[in-house]
Amino acid sequence: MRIDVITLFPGMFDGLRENGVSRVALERGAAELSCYNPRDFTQDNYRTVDDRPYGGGPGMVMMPEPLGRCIDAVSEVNQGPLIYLSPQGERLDQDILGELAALPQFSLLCGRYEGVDERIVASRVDREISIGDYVLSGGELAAMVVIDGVCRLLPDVLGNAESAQQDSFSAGLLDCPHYTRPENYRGMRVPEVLLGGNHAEIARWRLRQSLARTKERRPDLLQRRVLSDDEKELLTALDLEQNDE
Ligand code: 4FV
Repeated sequence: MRIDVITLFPGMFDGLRENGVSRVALERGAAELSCYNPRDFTQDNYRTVDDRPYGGGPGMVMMPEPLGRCIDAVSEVNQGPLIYLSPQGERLDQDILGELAALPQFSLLCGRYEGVDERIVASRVDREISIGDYVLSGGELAAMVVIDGVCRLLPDVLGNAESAQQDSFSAGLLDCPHYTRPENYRGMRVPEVLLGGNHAEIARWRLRQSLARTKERRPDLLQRRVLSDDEKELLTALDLEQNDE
């Protein structure tokens, strides 16, 4: 998987190269990551990449020319989709991460200032993605979220392949609670079912916990989900319990 990032701050991505699942993905050759800086594609002595907005108003806009030349250079080595991280994009979720992880390559455009000249978006960007309804100072952190989320879905990156499949959102439900040693922490005990070794019972308890949490905190996720008979039964039991309370 080849990922190219267009950013004025390539150093920000060193953290991904040196740590965590992205480091494992890069070291194992499951992914390769390159950064391209639009400032290296300027042609003026001041290496200018931003300018005042037409029509006035606050802030600056990333200029189309250095960006366009930078995108040309990336397109030489990466024929995948160019993804622009911006609050105007599709809301990132596990499904989109899955789509990106299935690609051989893609590139990420990180905006700064008020954003990039719209003619670059209209003529060069294939997809716009937002990580949430808030405004960051740049697209780099959003790009890192995408890179981390994709790297952990790549084959042979996570410990036992199983874990990515067991991801809560992969299943469209919130995750169940997790416990580890000690059994008794400051008087708080691990639920007995988890100590019993009955894997079917443990799996059912975890599903029940995921359903209860999802029902309480993210009912929207339940709306979108095709429930199994087991899940319908568990949810009915949960409803009854709640009505009893
Ligand atoms: C953002 C987001 C985001 C907007 C102006 C960068 C900033 C600045 N990107 N999801 N939310 N981008 O806030 O992806 O150029």
